[in-house]
Amino acid sequence: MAELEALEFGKSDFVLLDEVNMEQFMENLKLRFEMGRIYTFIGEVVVSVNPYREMDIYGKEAISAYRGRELYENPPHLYAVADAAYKAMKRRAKDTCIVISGESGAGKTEASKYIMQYIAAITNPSQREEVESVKNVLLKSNCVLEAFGNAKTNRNDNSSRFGKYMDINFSFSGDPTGGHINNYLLEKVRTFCFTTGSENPPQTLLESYHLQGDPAVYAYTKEGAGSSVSNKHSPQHIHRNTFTATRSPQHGNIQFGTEEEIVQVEGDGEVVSHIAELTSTQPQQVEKALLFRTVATGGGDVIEKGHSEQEACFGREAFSKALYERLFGWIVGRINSVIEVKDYNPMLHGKNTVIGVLDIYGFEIFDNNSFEQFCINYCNEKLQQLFIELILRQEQEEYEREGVAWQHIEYFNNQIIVDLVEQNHKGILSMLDEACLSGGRVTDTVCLDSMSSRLAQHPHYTDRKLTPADKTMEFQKHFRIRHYAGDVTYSVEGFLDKNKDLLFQDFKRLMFNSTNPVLKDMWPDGGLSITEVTKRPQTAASLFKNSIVALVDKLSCKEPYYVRCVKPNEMKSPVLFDAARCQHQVAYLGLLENVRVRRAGFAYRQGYSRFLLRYKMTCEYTWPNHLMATDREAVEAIVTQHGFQDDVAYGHTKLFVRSPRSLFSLEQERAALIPILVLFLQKVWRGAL
Ligand code: AD9
Ligand code: MG
Repeated sequence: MAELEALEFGKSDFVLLDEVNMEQFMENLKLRFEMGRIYTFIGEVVVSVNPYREMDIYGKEAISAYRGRELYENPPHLYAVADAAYKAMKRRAKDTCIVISGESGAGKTEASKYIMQYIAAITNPSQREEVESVKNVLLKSNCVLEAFGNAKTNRNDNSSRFGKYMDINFSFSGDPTGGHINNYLLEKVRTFCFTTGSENPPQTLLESYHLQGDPAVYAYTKEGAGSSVSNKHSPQHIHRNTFTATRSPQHGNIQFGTEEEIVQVEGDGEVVSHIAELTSTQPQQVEKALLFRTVATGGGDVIEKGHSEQEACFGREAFSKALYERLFGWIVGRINSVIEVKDYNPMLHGKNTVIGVLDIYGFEIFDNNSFEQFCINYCNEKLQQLFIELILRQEQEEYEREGVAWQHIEYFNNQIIVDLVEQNHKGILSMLDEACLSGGRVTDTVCLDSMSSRLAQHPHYTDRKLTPADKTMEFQKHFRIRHYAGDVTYSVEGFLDKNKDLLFQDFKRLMFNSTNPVLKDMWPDGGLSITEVTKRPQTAASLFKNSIVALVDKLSCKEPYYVRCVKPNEMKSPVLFDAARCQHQVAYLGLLENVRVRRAGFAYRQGYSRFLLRYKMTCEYTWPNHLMATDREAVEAIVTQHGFQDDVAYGHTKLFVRSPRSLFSLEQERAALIPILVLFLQKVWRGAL
């Protein structure tokens, strides 16, 4: 049992803290990290601290120790949560989900992999081939997605630049039958990370893409030059066509110049022809798409309008980003087409149950926060809202199931912040969309001014200009949101462009006309004529909002399990616990709130027979065996003897204890009795008694 872990390792469940405050929380977290105990429970939630070293806790033995056991029977572990989710799915036919959150480098993706590995290890004991092949694809799809969607950043050598939600489908016998992946918010800007060192592709491959081995040659990759990433995740085989599309950092090297007021591509056209070759298009068409755009006039005519140098650069960037984004989406689609459940027959196969695993960015508070942080933080507000709703609902359901009176729990409801962002017409997203739709006249600052005047009274919104102390030029373009996790100041610069996410139709048409069938397949909208596309495309923010709303809908009908990841330091050190950094994360992951919610009801619950087994030695009426009619009565005897009968409720199958302190005194008494008991038993064995 988790509490059995010696006290020198700290408390294995934060609900057992003497008092819920930041100081005690941090003390416990630090102590456990230093003792190599990287996991701690908050009820059924696992808090994980990245160990930055290999831990010997994921082997076969560990897997069998957790398999089929109750959550509290073993020390806290990802496996405990994975097993709880699996059991709920298998025994109660519940769809479940495991939500993993935390900041970059906190260990989310590693956690999701351990969870997947655990599920793979405990399923399909009879090694049926078709199930093994599904498991194989599910596990290996990770490598492909990481190869295309991860990048080395200064915060994580193997940083996922996308959020991922994976559903795993199970048959009634509990074996994986397929799955589905959704990806969120691919960070397109960080597209062309080209690494050197162990991962360098072979020279012949480079040559076929007209690439040089030195990333410093390319505008898009020179910043990453000299970096290296471990190649343990590199996929062995990648379809040549897909590879072609990403390995085109030449785009960034296209330069524009103006001669006699006409914008042109500089140089001898070599880069353009390389791009044409790699995308199976014609050089003249590439050049045309880079320099002109087709527009429909008010009178219904279609004309070609030359770009300014600035527009041409904008178009080039947007094209590169879109190429990457579409490729990534295409890869996800391909994986899905392989793993999706086919020929499913509910009459034959029973209920198709699902475990969802969500690995998505946690809250981001940087020195400079932009549109991307705004979207990510909005997503986290939504997830927090869901968390509160589901955790409370789960508590309530359990109380009802057990026939225990429901206790009202006080908590901060962040709906007000969700509304501030997403409410139709009144929310920030609507205002951004409005500004984007009103044509080129509205700048970021004009939009900010309008937002600030409309939201001046909102308790969670501040226009930095309104604060006299901040009235510097630098802060003229900022607004601040009081998120549930803390205040974040956003710079509005670039918001509108990022939200419009404009890609000229000419590029889409160029790719649609590619003779490479894979590329053509990625650009179906390139087949539309300009008169058909004048309809305003959806903005990045509304697309994101829709995908997050759909995600939340998916999660909300599942039984949730949570893993909250904390990054101990910025140095990737296995020994350093940076208290200030950790405290910041504990705050914005809402962990204290989590402990409070858990303790506001009944902090602790346990089935009667298990409770009895553990504590019967502390009561004269139950040791060594009780003579009462039921285990429940025996448990009542223990509770009454220890005087905390006012602190508990008796459910149909479980005892509910309100304050952990009651349980703690019981634990202490038990701990004191164990050595005496051991001595006594040794004497019995030696025949001394
Ligand atoms: V990001 O938002 O994708 O940038 P993650 O996913 O939270 O981030 P990741 O899982 O990639 O972080 O972990 C970062 C690094 O920490 C890994 O590459 C490992 O070197 C290290 N790590 C994380 N978890 C563990 C662990 N349980 N055991 C050992 C770990 N090392
Ligand atoms: Mg990751």
